[in-house]
Amino acid sequence: MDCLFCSIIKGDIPSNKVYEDEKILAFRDIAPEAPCHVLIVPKEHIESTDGITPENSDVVAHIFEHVAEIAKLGGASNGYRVITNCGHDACQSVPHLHFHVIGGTQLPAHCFPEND
Ligand code: DGP
Repeated sequence: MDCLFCSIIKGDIPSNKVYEDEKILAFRDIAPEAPCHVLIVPKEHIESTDGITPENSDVVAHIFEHVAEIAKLGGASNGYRVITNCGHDACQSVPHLHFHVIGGTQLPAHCFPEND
């Protein structure tokens, strides 16, 4: 299977690693939208939140058990936002489940700036 994030996990494509253990990898986004912009991915290929099942959801819990530590390692010391895009309407561009951890600066209060 040809998956960009699987290739990053395997080390075939280099990444700027922030955290790694047996289940997950966290690395800096190639096009950061804030001083801290880290992607957390499960090593097991799951396409998106649509692919989360009772059989594989433990890795999602694992990600959230480590998110505070990863945010700090990534440079978000005063709060952060966690976002996942699922599917076409959400503009998911890489079909491997990933959580954006964004911080290191004051973020807008809402996702949609016109609501601020
Ligand atoms: P999304 O739009 O939610 O599917 O986010 C995909 C993110 O992946 C996007 O913010 C840019 C990032 N990205 C794409 N290709 C690469 C890459 O080769 N390396 C890294 N580090 N990030 C990438």
